[in-house]
Amino acid sequence: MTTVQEYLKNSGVYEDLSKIISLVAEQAVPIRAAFISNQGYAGSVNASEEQQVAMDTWSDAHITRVLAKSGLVRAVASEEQDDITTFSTSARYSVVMDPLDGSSLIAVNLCVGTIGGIYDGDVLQPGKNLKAAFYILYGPVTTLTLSVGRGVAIFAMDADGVYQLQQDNVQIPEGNLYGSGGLRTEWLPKHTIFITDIETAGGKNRYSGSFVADFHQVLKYGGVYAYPPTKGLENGKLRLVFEANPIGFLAVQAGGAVSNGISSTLAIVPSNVHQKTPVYVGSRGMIEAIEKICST
Ligand code: AHM
Ligand code: MG
Repeated sequence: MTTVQEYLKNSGVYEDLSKIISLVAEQAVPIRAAFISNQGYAGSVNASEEQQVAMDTWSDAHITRVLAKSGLVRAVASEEQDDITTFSTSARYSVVMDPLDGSSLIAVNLCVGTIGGIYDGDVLQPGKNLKAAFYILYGPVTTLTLSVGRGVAIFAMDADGVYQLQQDNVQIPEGNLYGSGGLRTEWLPKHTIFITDIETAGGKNRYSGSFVADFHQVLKYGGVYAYPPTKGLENGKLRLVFEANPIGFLAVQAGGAVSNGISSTLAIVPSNVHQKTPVYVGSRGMIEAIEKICST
């Protein structure tokens, strides 16, 4: 058995970076424990003008507090905070996070996740510069899907709260699962062509409303997760920095791809920490297909 700490050491990851990854991953225990008493809405809205649920604000405050206390983090940017918070300019790494992705599913007891990315230096860098990207999936088992730029590994938390390596060198197969956000009546024609082509070829619809959970099945079985541009929302719903980049980095590290329909989202230099982007992420063939449709 290989623990996440052993994996990080064997991968030659710098000590501070390893410590930050472990520290965030360990917060799965208190976050999971907090689900039962934080079921409702928080009564506030975030920078994307979305209603925050209690677990959004709880997990955001919790992880931020842990990172601040660690003394290891330069800055943190969160989907649930308006601005980037700088802790220490002498620290090397900055953390970006969606502390509780899919939070509207808390009330119906479906899978949710925590997404994280770590940069060497400041926050507003293209996703291809990530030094680490990961997500925790709070399913029947708590798993950590991680890349430090040497492929993707999946760890499962054991009864003692230790992440044990479950699968290394994860590769996205060319499967046929698909899940798309946005109302079909609001999709733009090119996206409709893409999805109709998948359906015609026998693709299976799998969409729960949690990016982490929906991407995880794409990672394992192959296919595509999409949150497209829609009528009136030409950049879709998902955030480049907190959602598209960490998950896109993991997809590419697993031999898949990520795109806004035109080109890789990992090359975009963010100008605003909350900027949104259309997202297509998954098997390479799927991403090639949407880019071909969008180029005509
Ligand atoms: P969140 O981070 O506030 O949960 O919002 C992002 C979520 C994704 O997890 C999910 O894929 C998408 O929004 C679902 O949106 P919709 O309800 O429009 O399908
Ligand atoms: Mg999210």
